[in-house]
Amino acid sequence: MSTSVLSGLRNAVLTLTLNRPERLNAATDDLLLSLTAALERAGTDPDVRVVVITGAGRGFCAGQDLGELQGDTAPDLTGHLRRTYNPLILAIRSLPKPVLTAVNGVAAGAGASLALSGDVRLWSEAATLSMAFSSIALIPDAGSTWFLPRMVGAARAFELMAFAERVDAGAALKLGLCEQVYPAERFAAEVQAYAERLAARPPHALALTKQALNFSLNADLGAALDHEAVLQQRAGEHAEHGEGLDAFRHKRKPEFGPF
Ligand code: LHQ
Repeated sequence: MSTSVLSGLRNAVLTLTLNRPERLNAATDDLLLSLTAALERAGTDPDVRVVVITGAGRGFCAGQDLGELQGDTAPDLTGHLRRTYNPLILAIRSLPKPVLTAVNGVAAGAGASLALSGDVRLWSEAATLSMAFSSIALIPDAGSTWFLPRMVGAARAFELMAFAERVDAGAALKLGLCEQVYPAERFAAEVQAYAERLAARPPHALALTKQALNFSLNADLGAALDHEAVLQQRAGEHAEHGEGLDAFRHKRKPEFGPF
């Protein structure tokens, strides 16, 4: 069993911790494949309602482990990305459960892409992000050419990618790279509290909401409206909706799933 990703379940929140702190959780094949496998298991585990991805030690993820690539004069980067990072990012985006990236420290290169890929991004005040790729004359990968321009526009994305300067938590919040920033000393507790609040929300409706948002990012308004109409039917037929309506009528708090 690999130790590069630790896994812990508490109150329906599965926390996956990247665990190579001496290398700022730089990503090896083993780490990437273990993380993807853990996400796939979480997708079908009824005990898991929310997934948190975070890092051990002072880093979130420093991107590709550059030591692991050494010695290869003509590395197959296309094959590497297709085998490791691409399935990971797709697993996060298609998981029918919310994935929170809890960015505890530096996120660089593909680690920045991972930080951006969450449904909600929670940052410690100690976190920073660098699109470090250009500093070693590579291009942004692991989805950041898709995520970043949708968040900040193409010109600002280009600037961040070209200069690779470290963005601190205050700037990240202003730019829309994260939703919440918490003091470092309370970070883990705040993340768990946030995740538990999310876990109390209706899981089926949230899965469909995530699906609708993903769809809308590549659709015109007409197609998005129609897709909403189809998914709304599925939401309306689910027991969760009955529970929500009954709770409203009886002026009580709804108790959502699992159904
Ligand atoms: C590391 C790393 C690291 C190994 C810190 N690897 N050891 C690329 C190629 C192939 C296919 C897939 O796609 C990609 C995409 C990429 O991700 S390219 C970008 C790769 N990442 C980087 O270029 C970032 C490199 N790291 C840094 O620039 C700095 O370490 C940052 C800015 C992240 C943090 O700086 P500091 O806080 O000053 O920490 P540090 O540099 O002292 O690092 C601590 C240790 O971690 C150190 O080891 P040491 O033995 O000296 O204590 C670093 O060598 C090691 N480390 N990143 N990516």
